[in-house]
Amino acid sequence: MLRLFTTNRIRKVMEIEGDWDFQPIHSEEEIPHEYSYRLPVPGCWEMHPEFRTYRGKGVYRRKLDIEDASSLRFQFKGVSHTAKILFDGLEIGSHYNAYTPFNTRVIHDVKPGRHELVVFVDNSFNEQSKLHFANDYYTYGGIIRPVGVEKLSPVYIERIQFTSHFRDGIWGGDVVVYVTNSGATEEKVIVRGSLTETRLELGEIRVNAGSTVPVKGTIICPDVQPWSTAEPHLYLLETQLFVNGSPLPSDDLVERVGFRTVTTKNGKIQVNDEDIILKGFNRHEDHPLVGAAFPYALLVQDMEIMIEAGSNSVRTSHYPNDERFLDLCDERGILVWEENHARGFQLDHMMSPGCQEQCLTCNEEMVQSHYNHPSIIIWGILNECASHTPEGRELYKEQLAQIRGLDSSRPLTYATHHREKDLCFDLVDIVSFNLYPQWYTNEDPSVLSDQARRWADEGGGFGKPMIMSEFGGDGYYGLRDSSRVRGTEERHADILERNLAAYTQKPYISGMYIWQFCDCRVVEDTGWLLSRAGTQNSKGIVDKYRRPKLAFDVVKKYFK
Ligand code: ADA
Repeated sequence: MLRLFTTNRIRKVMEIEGDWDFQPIHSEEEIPHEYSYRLPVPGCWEMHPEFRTYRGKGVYRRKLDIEDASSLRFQFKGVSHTAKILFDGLEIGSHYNAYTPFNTRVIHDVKPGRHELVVFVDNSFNEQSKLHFANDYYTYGGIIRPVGVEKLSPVYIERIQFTSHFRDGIWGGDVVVYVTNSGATEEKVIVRGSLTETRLELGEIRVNAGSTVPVKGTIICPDVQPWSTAEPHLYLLETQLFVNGSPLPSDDLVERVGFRTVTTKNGKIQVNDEDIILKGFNRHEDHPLVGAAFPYALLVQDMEIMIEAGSNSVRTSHYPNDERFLDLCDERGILVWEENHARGFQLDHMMSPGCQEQCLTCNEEMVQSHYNHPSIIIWGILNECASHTPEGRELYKEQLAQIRGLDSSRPLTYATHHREKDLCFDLVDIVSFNLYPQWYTNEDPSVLSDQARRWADEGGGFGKPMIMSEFGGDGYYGLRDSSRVRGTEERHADILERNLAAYTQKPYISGMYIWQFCDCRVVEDTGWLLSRAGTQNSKGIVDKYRRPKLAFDVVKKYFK
């Protein structure tokens, strides 16, 4: 399942799921002569008994039977972490970063018959990989999210961008349709669309060979209902292309949108002009049965458990999430802080060659591919990186300006643990703190949050909404002891009780995200601090199999 709604009615799109051939390799040049394994796609190779901790390179292969001559393009929703794609032996695309989707280039005139799709995958940590390295979560290997193949006409709709607005008491939206001409000659096309009963005439445009043209329009929809957490109304925005005067559309693209506004004023966050308090979890997309390759049923299970705990929001720590999960958030009315892929970069890491470029690419892919999700109300960047240094500040500034340029409709933030030393509060709309009172320090959460408010106010964040973006402690599932010592489920519950009791009373706190939803696997050998027992971060309010710990009911009490 690529998405939770039909994205095309005219263009043919098919998922390529199931078993693919697989072979581990040692160097990129090595093309396997034979494939000894078969692995499921989507899937992580760690789920195969021989690759439980394999970090390295591997090749996936799939034979495809094409029935009639066509132009094809492949969609990859996530390959962890580096991919090179070959079609019949020719390279048609490459990509870095497990957590953002990408398309290959269009391959024209594919003849009917049997063809071969080969994907080189690498999950090793090396100098070139700045986002994926040994960290406090796990970088799995493989084609971890769905793969699709599209049959494209030479001129096609690349993507749609929809921004809803509420003007003079009426909902409407700005629409941008990006049209690409992959052919060899200039084309004249007509772009049309519709949303519920309302038609959208975007007129005729010329698209040069090899270029993409944005076509803009505005749609007024007096009869729609707004999207909200209580009633998450969604609508299909359908767009079509007509080429050479033909009355029949040659291509289409459907997006699912919602009408809502997000603002920050008076020290609060508003959705549709109403102040909201975000109550939710930091969630790693990780499960012992599937790694990072979630089937739909497990995505739903996570969602239902978070809702059962009373949450209205989720932070996608620390990378963009599976699109189907974001689709679910749209459907269930869960507010999302979506975050770029970055955790704990020291300044030298941020400054090292390639790091900023990889972040900028990730930001662009995240914003462009997830722009239309009404559930996403905040973009976040660079969790716990060097926001306390002048050089780091420049990099934060560049990334935040980039995102504002791509999307001015959502507030921006980043989560810091640099306390009064932070230098970037003035750059964002919301200030967010990762503090672990009662776990990494013995501080009192109530006193500490008041202090944090002052650090923000005095450091450029005066009057901005504030979020407690991480707090919690370890609780080992099943470790119960009336002594309530550190690591027991009892102490874990106590820590969350003290934190939540404090934060839910503070009028200046607009959100709280517990660290974390579920226990997650971490990379071994990350240094003394992160050498976590059982290679697991055990701060989940449910364990890795989603069994509730004692803390679950505490959270529920405060969130509900
Ligand atoms: C940090 C970090 C998380 C996690 C957490 C912890 O604040 O942002 O990814 O590592 O600490 O468990 O210590």
